[in-house]
Amino acid sequence: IADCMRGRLKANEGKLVLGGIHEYANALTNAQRIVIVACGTSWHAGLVAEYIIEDFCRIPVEVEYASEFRYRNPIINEGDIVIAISQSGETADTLAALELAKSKGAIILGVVNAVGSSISRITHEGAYLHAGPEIGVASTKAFTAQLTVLIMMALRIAHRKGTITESKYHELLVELESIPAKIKKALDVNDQIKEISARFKDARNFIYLGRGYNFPVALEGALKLKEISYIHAEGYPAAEMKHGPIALIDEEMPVVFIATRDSSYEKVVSNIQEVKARKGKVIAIVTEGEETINQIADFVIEVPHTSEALMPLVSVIPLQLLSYHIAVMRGCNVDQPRNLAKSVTV
Ligand code: F1P
Repeated sequence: IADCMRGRLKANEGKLVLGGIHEYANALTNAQRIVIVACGTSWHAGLVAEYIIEDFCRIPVEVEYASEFRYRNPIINEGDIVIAISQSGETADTLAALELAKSKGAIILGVVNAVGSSISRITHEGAYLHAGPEIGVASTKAFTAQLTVLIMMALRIAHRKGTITESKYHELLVELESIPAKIKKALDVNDQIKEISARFKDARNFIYLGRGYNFPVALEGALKLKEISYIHAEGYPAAEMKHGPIALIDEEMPVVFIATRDSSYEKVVSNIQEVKARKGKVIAIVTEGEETINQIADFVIEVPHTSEALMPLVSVIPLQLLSYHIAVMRGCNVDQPRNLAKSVTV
C-alpha cells in the first residue's frame, strides 16, 4: 500500500494531471455535476469521493450503485462526467452503467486497478491505481488505493478551481505523503484486535457507526465483516441510529464506532453514550491520545491523527483487521469467501 501511494504521489509530481486524467482535466475541473458508479467496496470509496469533491471542489456529486443505475433510466446529459470505480475493471454492472452513460453522451472516466481491463478499455480516460492484484476476493488494499487516487484528484481539481487555499492544498498534500507511515502505525494494533476478535467471534450481529468522512468507513467495515466472516453487520451514519437501528441495541450487540477527532467528534461521543445507556458493547476506533471515549467504551483502538478528509485511509485499517481475525477464528477462508467472485461478471 505504501509503495502504491508513494508511486502515485511521485507520478503526480511529474506531468500527470489529476492522477492520470489529461485530456479531460478541464472538463472535470469545470464539471457542473459528477456521477460516480461502482459496486461494493468501490462504491464506498465513491462515497468518500463525494464528500471530498463537494467539500473542496464545490461540484455536486451523485454516487450510484451501478447495479441500480444501469436499470433505472437515469438522467444523463451530453457532457456529464461519469466516473467508474472498480478494482477488477470487469464488474458487469459497472461496465453496463458506463456503457449506458456513454450512449447518452457522457464523458466516462475510470479509477481502476486492473490494467487493460474491460472498464479501462471503454472509458475515455482514467487513472490506474497500480496497487497490484488483490490476493483475496474481498477488496482491501484496492480500497485504500482508490481513496488515495480520488483524494488526489479532488485536491487537484480544487486547486485548479481555486476552491481551496494554496496553503490548505499544500498542507493536505504533505499530510497525504505521511499516510503510508500512519497506516504502518495503524497496523501495530494487530495483537490488540486479535484479543477483541476472540471476544466477539461468536456474535450474530454487528453495527458499525460513523459520521462525516467516517460514515463510508462504517459501511466498509460492515461489508468486510459480512464478506469474510459471514456475520450479519450493518453500517449506518451514527446520526441515523435513533431513526431505527437503536431498537437493536442490547447487551449482546457489538457496536463499532469510528470516533476519531474531527468536526463531528462531540456528536459521536453522545452517540456512544446512547449505546452504552442501552448496554451495547462499544468498540471505538479513536485518535491516539484520546481520553474521553476511553472512559465510556468497552474497547478502544487508537489510530494516528490525520486530517479529517484523509482519515478513511487510516481508520479503515483496524476494521479490516477485525474482520480478518474474526474470520480466521471462525474457520472461514478469508481469501476465497463462499458465494463471492473476484470479478462479478454476470
Ligand atoms: C466490486 C466488488 C468488491 C467486493 C467483491 C465483489 O468489485 O463488489 O468490492 O469486495 O470482490 O466485487 P470491483 O468492481 O471493485 O472489482
